[in-house]
Amino acid sequence: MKLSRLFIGGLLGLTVPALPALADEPDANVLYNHHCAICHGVSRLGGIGPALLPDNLSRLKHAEAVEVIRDGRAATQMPAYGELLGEAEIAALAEWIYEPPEVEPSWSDADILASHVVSHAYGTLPDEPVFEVEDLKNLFIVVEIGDHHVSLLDGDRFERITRFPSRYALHGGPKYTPDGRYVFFGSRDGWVTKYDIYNLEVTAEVRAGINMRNIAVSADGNYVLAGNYLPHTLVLLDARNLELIASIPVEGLNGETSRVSAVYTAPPRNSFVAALRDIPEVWEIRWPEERAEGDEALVGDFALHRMEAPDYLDDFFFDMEYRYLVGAARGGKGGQVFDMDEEVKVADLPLEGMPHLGAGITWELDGRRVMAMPHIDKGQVSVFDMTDWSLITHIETDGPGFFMRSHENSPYAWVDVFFGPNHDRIHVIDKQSLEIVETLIPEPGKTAAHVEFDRRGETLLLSVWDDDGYLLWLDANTLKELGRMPMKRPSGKYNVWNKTQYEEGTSH
Ligand code: DHE
Repeated sequence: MKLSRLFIGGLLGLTVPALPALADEPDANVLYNHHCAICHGVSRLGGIGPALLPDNLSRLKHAEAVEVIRDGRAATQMPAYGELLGEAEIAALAEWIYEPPEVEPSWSDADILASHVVSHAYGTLPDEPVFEVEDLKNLFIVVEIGDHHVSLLDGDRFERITRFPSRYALHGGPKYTPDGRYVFFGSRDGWVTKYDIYNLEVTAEVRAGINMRNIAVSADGNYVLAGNYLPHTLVLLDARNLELIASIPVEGLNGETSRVSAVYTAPPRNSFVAALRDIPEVWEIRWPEERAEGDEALVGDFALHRMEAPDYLDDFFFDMEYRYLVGAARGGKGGQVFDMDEEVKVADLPLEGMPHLGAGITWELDGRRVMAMPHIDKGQVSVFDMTDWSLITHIETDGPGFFMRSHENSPYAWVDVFFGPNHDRIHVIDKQSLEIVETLIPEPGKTAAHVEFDRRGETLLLSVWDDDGYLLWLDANTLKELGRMPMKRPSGKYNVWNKTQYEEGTSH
């Protein structure tokens, strides 16, 4: 255990300070750099793990912090340090993370403006694609997190058009403009990148925060919203060149500030919806319905509406009309349905195993619309009737899953077994019988995860999620392999048509 952790640090090229052989008092700073910085960031600004700064820890009791360091945190990547560190060392660390850092981390409007780069101003590049494909709406963007690259694929011939470097650790789905010409990426360390698919060029970039969750693009393609953990802000950008419109401090009705868990686009409402981690509220920001070409977007053009929620709600799934949102209650135990028109909770969902609502999908079953989602903590997929929010069934799987996918034209829903010993398996569920009809193991021992269909729902892409991984190209009906393409830990795949049409079987 001890050796492997140190070895990982070495692999990542971190400078690990030597631990004093016989120190009287544990030096928390040194311990932090040795054990925690790898995930929580050298400056405590966050990384794989959350930022460990007093503000971010305000809801965590000191005793709980000691417990988490000693025992780890279930269903997260936080391991137990109880065997590696002594009680005094754990206590010193738990004390230290509540102390303000020597230099207060901040990310002001001035920092955002200073980071802004426009390499090709909006409207200056040609409108014709520099490559030829049969169908520009059947392109795929594929994120490779192994070496932080992005590939653009032709979804008809299954050929790579280009591969380009991305910012470090992209997270959340890249988001397209409605015409599919531009795509926006968000990275965990706050960068928003705009890419012109027709010209295969990055056109603009800006760093919206220190620790960002994801981005959303307005349904009219005019605005981008970024949601941050650090600072506690929503950052509104003009989609043309990523100019800053406003950074909006996230402060609740109770005066508490909050991290933003995620931001979403709600097309029929002309709004963005934000999930907030630390306050029991849902925020909606309506964008202006019309903007004449060339007009400046002004802060006052956007209407912020705060809705008091019955609980802390996270990880949203929306019905097709975007009236109801389904959120995971605090701690991932249970789900709640919130009516955004009436601003009331309308149902509790019996979900026990950390539901991953963001991975939820929907389809028609016996004339009813149903939703289904996997659980991060439990080997099951839960299926609900969306007409009355009653539970239809829990489908038992070979382990907890992360992503779920289908397509309107496909009889099957796909769910991976992301966690545990069976992570190389992926289940194929019949959408009518709700039975697992096939379990594929593309490569024994390697994680098989995240499916995306082509625009017609006839073929699909599946990631073998490994540094020596690849994409599999399968017939969506016969499940036969059609081809494969080597890739470095391919994660998400995003079809232009499915995303821009808000296809029912995919994430939005
Ligand atoms: Fe994600 C999407 C939250 C960890 C890969 N992830 C999302 C979204 C949210 C979310 C809210 C939807 C936003 C969007 O698409 O714009 N993810 C979280 C977490 O809270 C969690 C559990 C902990 C964290 O560290 O943030 C988490 N996510 C991960 C990973 O460890 C994954 C597997 C690897 C990685 O890249 O970090 C991962 N998340 C993804 C991917 C999507 C995603 C590939 C987009 C899925 C899609 O098909 O749209």
